[in-house]
Amino acid sequence: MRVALINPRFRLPIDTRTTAHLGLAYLGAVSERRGDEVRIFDADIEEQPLDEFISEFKPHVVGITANTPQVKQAWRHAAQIKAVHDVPIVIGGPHPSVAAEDLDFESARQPGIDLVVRGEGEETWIEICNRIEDFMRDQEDYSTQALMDPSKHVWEGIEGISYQTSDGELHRNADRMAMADLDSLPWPAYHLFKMHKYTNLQPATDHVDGARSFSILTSRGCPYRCSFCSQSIMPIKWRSRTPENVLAEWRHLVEDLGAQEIGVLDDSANIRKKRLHELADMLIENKLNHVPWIFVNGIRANLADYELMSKLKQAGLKRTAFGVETGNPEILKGIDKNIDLDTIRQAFKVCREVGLETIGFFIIGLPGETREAMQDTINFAIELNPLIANFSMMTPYPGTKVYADVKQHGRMLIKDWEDYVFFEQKARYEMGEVTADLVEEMYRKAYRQFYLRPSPIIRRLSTKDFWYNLPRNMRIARRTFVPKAEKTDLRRKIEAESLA
Ligand code: B12
Ligand code: SF4
Repeated sequence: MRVALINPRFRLPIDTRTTAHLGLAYLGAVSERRGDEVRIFDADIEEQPLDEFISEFKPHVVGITANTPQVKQAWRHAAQIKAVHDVPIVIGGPHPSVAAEDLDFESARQPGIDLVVRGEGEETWIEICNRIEDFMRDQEDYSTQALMDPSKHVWEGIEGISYQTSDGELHRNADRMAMADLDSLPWPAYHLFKMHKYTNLQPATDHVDGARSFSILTSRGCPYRCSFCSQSIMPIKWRSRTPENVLAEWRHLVEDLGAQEIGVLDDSANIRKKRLHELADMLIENKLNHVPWIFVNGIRANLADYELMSKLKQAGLKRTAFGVETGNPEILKGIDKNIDLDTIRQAFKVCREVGLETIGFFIIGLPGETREAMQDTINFAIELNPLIANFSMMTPYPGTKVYADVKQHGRMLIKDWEDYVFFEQKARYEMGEVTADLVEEMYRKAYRQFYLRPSPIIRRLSTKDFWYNLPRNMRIARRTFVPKAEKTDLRRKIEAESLA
């Protein structure tokens, strides 16, 4: 079959880097293994209009990915496609996977969407493709309308899907179990992407733009459930690939694709330390440790001991992130992170001792925070002194505990899924002492207090990346440090509505 996979266009309101979509790379790989002809259309980097691409390629099935801010664009893309070609359209990804808020049905009701895949997608996607292929073979009157006819029972028994049949009835099939054997997956199909068009996710080394930076996923899931974290795709069950399996892909990235840096995207890569020790040994033994790599998303600070971090450093790890979130002990308890400040301090100390660069992720505006608690976070960031301190304004994503709390006890300041991004310097909700004005003020203060100190300024000016990407870096600095008008049109409108 001809399979088209689409990443909807969504530019963040910052100068962000672009990267090949790993979820689509996996779906593309399993489709190719099924024998399909696959094309990936990443609307973020494509120049060709989508309808023209569809009219030329004439796919038998289309898959679109969507996180929360992308979902409306995904629906628009689906409608655009249907206007030129009658094809079943499947949506998947973090947003439509939130069945707790009926967000699977929200997408299933959209005129362009036929099927919604909840959670991890590879196995479900292949079952969908098999059913479509069987149906096309058997039915002379093949059309999407016929596929969604309830009397044909095409979709019954496929776990992990939701859909609306042509009689208007909504269906939610049983959940699918987490994939048990991650080693059985093929490697992400990077050859389907126009790799030269991407910058990269996060520079570990200076100015490695373009195809030379790759991502890898060595484990899936996270056994924790922090109150703010949107975990709809990856089940609570943490599963990992064997070190041998990861090594083989790592070698492919370095030796076949010429990777100059690698970003490990796992949610919590160090849940089993023994596995990482083994992987590190293999990278060293196989002389793959000359290519720098980073933990992009944060590893657990309670499992980052000296032995592990020094071994990983020898294996090529250059930088690691930690989700610190807050510097206030009470708030830290309240977000179910299951960690304390001293453990975080210890992890940063270990990294300094072994010579690893660090990234700290911090949140301003967590529920229950006061001005003092937010200041604790800023002070803690300065005390830990990571190379990069990333402060986000708390954005309550649907399906999280914070979202449920705000819906019940607070006030959302955004109504449109397209505003669910957290780089816009605008508060997203108010609850108790967490007011928009306070959060916005403290967010800007966090960046100023952290970065406008001599050591971060000198550190930044001494990186090649700063000078290489000077215009971009100056734009980011201007956006971050120069205060903008506080009240947006959107917020005024919402406030006027709630006053009326
Ligand atoms: C790397 C990453 C990024 C990168 C790259 C994003 C990308 N193009 O993939 C960058 C830094 C750009 C980024 C940005 C943002 N991200 Co991000 N990101 C991630 C991260 C850490 C890994 C993504 C990944 O590769 N996962 C592994 C692959 C295999 O999984 P996947 O892509 O989800 O795909 C699987 C399933 O979802 C499903 N699936 C997905 N699409 C489809 C489509 C079909 C048809 C089917 C059948 C199945 C299917 O099958 C896939 C294979 O199993 C995830 C956390 C996570 N655990 O996934 C957060 C995550 C996706 N990001 C998140 C957020 C909030 C954002 C931002 C909105 C943050 C912001 N700045 O405001 C932006 C939005 C950017 C944008 N343009 O849309 C949230 C999404 C929550 C939500 N409800 O949408 C996540 C889940 C983090 C979290 N736990 O809160 N992100
Ligand atoms: S923030 Fe990190 S530790 Fe917490 S649930 Fe999300 S991925 Fe897991």
